[in-house]
Amino acid sequence: MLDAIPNNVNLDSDKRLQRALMQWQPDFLNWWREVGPEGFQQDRIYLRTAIGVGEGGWAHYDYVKMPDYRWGIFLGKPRKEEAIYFGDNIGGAFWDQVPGEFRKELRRLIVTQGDTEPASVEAQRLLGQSAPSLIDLRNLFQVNVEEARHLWAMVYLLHSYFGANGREEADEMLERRSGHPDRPRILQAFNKPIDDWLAFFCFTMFTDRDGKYQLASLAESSFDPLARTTSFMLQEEAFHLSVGERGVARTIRRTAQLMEQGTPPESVGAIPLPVIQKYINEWCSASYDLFGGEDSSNAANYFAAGLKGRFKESDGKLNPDHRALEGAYTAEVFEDGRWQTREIPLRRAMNACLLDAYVEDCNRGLNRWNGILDSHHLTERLSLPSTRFNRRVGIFADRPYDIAGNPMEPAELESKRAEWMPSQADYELVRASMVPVYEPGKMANWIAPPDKGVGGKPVDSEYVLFH
Ligand code: BYC
Ligand code: FE
Ligand code: FE
Repeated sequence: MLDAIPNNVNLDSDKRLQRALMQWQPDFLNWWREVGPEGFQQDRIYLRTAIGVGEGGWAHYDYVKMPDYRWGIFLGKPRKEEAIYFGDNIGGAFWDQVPGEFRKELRRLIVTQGDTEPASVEAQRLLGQSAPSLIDLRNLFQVNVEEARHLWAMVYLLHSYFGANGREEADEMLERRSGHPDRPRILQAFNKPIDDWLAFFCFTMFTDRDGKYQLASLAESSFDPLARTTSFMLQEEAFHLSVGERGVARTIRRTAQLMEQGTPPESVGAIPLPVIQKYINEWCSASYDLFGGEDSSNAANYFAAGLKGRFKESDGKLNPDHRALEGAYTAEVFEDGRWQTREIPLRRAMNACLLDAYVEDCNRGLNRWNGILDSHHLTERLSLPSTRFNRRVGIFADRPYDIAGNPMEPAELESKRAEWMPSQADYELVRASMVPVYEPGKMANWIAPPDKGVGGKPVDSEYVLFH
């Protein structure tokens, strides 16, 4: 059965890894059947499968039943750098094995990363039943099988480099459940339900984008197998992000068309712009928390040890000083009734630096969305919430700030909440719009068609062949 695992990690000759994976694989398939996509398992879906890092392309497209998907294990191409290039060990050789002194930290990073992957699949498991079109249905499953492959990628590292502890962690990865009261997933945003397609598109726009930034910072790691595993994952991630950005864009386009005609969107089952803004606020602020605290000794340790770099750490133009022993990051925090400046030593501020890069990236997407409103001659604009808004983690978690980042009284919070975050009525309105459409080329009324198809096929193709 293991022959079916596409890989470039010499799985054939590694008996120990084979044994470990052979034990884990049936549990993985049980997990997929139990909490993977509900239904559609016997249908043939037009999916991309990663096949290698060769010159002929790294993936191919074909119709497959999801349980037969070939979840592979890949290392990205070797880096052009030849030695460790940030932190305290600059100039030392990359590690091919886990150094004893960083074992605990590396295991924790890999487990935290790995845990998010199945969590997202679990949270999205019912969405197939309300897909707005066949191409969207296919895109959902593409994201799901690739997140499951990302789980394989982290399990490969645990099995190969962390012995018995690694095997235990790999097993536990299949035992925790998104949103479960007793055995939840590790990071909070991965326990939030994703109950409708606007939430799915916001999740892939904002939460998968945290994935992009975390993976990019792990792709700088001095532990070479981690760096190369995550660099390969980033190739798949680009598609997840485009599903999110384009999904929200198409939702906005449909709403804008109706507004331009003078038709209230909700009167024809589309989604009013203020509701879209609230979904943005909800998912974007939840994703800010995923960066961890702005002032973090964990982050300083990870950087010093060379385990986790900044975004594009290796790029000397963006990050000229790879030691980060000097300088500070300043943040304004409202405390004791006034604004106070926090000077965070740079190494302790690595999470804040990564969050800033993330916000810049989100804003590029927001600008494109606003371009759609503009093209329909509307003056309304969408925006990102302040990084102080709705925080549970970090230096802004101690007191409430409003959507623009101004301090507010805790007593005001409840009454303002419905202005900024989706209310029960908003969720219900969105859910009522989500009627499934499974006919090639047809779209639900709340969303505009995509401007192009996937995998070389036109938009109106039969992306799913129902059995
Ligand atoms: N929820 O020093 P601090 C993806 C804990 S998404 C719960 O401020 P640190 C994907 C923290 O563990 C990418 N707990 O932060 C997307 C610590 O606990 P201890 C996932 C949290 O450690 C979509 C304490 O609070 N990858 O791939 O520097 C679909 C103080 O923490 C949270 C990664 O996250 C939270 N949000 O940073 C599918 C990369 N934040 O030590 C997939 C690996 C913090 O007091 N993980 N805590 O017990 C990391 O690099 C870091 O663990 C974090 C946290 C950036 C998450
Ligand atoms: Fe992933
Ligand atoms: Fe992803």
